[in-house]
Amino acid sequence: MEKKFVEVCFTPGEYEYFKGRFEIVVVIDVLRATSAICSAFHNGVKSVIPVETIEEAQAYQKKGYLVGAERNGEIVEGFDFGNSPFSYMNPKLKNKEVVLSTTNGTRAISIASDAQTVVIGSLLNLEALNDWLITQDKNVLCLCSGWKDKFNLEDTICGGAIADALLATGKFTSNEDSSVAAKYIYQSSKTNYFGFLKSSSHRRRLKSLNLNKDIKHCLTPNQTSVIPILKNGKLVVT
Ligand code: 3SL
Repeated sequence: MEKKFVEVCFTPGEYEYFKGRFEIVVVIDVLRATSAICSAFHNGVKSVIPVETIEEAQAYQKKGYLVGAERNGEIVEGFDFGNSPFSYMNPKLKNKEVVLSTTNGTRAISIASDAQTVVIGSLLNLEALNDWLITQDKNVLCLCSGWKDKFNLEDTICGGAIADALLATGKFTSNEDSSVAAKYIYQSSKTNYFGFLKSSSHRRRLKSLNLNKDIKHCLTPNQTSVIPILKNGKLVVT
């Protein structure tokens, strides 16, 4: 049987070099957008509408939607909540449709939306996602959201973990040095993500905003088996 490809793209800015070759794109923003989205579904949110701009978020808010918006780690003034996974554990959000706009994560989702299938990856749903990807028999690209088009460690670790698991089945192969590097970074970090990321830029940024609890939550793997998937502009779970 012909092997499928699994590759890691470090930033949304590099997506154009990978675009069109992968049926499945896994969007990853470990700190914190895709972790918040997984937490939302795990806690019963019905759907998440990801939007790129604050203007789009405001338009939804005017229509009466519950809207989360974050920029540079902070809740954007005037919105219902930001990007903390804990905000989405509120029982009031059960069975609700929410809108979310974040600095990098929702932008990456929007950039990837040309792909046949877009799914949400994080450390929170890592094992379930890997199992699902293995059954799909499709080429897989892990798209790291990064930080404003720059490389970050935490998304690379998650992309590397996915590549590592898929390659271990023998059903996948990879060609790109980014995938090899991501795998090595994952392997060096896997026994202690929190320690490994101690000096990473976004961990420092969130720590300075007193968001250590969020960091710990987002770096604790396999808390849920949800696999959010983009359908007609909305993230849902099947
Ligand atoms: O960039 C994003 O999408 C966010 O996850 C960043 S933050 O963790 O909310 O600062």
